[in-house]
Amino acid sequence: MCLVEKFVYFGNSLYSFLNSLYSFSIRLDRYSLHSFLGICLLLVQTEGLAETRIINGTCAADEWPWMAAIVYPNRPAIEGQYCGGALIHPSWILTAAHCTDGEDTNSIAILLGRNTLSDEGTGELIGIKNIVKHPDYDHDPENPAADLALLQLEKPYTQAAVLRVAEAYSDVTEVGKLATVIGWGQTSTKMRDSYADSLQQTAVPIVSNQVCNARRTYDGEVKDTMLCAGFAGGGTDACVGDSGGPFVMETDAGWQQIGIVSWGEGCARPYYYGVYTRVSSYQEFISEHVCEAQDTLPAPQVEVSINGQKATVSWNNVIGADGYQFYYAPYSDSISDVTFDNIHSLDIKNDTDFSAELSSGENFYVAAKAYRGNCYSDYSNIGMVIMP
Ligand code: 4AZ
Repeated sequence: MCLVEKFVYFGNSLYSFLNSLYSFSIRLDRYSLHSFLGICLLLVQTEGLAETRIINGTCAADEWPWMAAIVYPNRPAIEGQYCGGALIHPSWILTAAHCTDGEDTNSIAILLGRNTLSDEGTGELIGIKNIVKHPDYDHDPENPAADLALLQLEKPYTQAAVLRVAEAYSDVTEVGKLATVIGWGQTSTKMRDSYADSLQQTAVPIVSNQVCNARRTYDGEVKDTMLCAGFAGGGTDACVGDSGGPFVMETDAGWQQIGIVSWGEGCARPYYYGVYTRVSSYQEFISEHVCEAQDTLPAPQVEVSINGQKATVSWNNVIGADGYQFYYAPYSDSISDVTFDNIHSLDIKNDTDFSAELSSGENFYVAAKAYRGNCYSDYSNIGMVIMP
């Protein structure tokens, strides 16, 4: 259900008005922003209520079962939520490292299965056993880096399928394509106290790092391990409170996470695109940390057959696999010429072959891996497609 936020705000305003008579302390969290801005809300209600969600989003239907709220557990979720995250393994949440700054495993918890924060009694609140920040994380807001952390749940959450993270060599993150950002963060740049009650989503196009690093934009601050998205004219964006949440793209193999809400100069401003942690850059780190022996699948065996101009690579079915990732790289006489830059991969879902029409001389090394969630088998044997 998507709550009309007016009611929430009006209720909050009255409550906060009374509250602020007693307290003028400002703490930088959602709860006290509610209180401090209560008076302002009463004054600017008409203008503020005309604004919409995430920034310019719509209410999310219940189509994001892996969406997690990161909360201070000793408060109602509507006050305690301050970041988003995604279930990427039954026991692990992927979020932004900056969401864990100053926190420990006791101070925060994960709320899964709740779309509307004020729907107390729905979903499940699960404690955190372990916080793993990426070792390259730099919290310096002037020079952020590797803004990702993995939060291990105290017990696995098995009510939802996990969200797949874009594979290291996959090309899903294509400039110009739309992807969707999801969160309970601020819905208005005019009103700081405009956090959403119901989960919001909005679609924004992927922008090249080159455009995002232009002088009038981020002027070189955006690293290769980051991803920008938004409109040059602004207006639609993630904002405070959406941090850590997933930025997802629909692919032939289902929704995949391509980004983590990380930073930006304000929200929804012209030329200041939203900046996301580029998830494919960290896929191997993520899989390494969350996958255990029981998640490990045997590697498939590939076979190549060539029929006229049609090359087919097929492999055996691997029991327990959700799907297969297919890898290819240009053929050369020496396999050591295959580097990160010339490997590509495709998510084949649960088919066990892949075919392409090729011309003479279009030669490739090929391989496959089986996957379950974000856990991969080793590479198969390496096949060679040599076109006559
Ligand atoms: C934040 O402070 C934040 N417009 C998150 C996202 C964006 C800006 C700020 C992107 O959490």
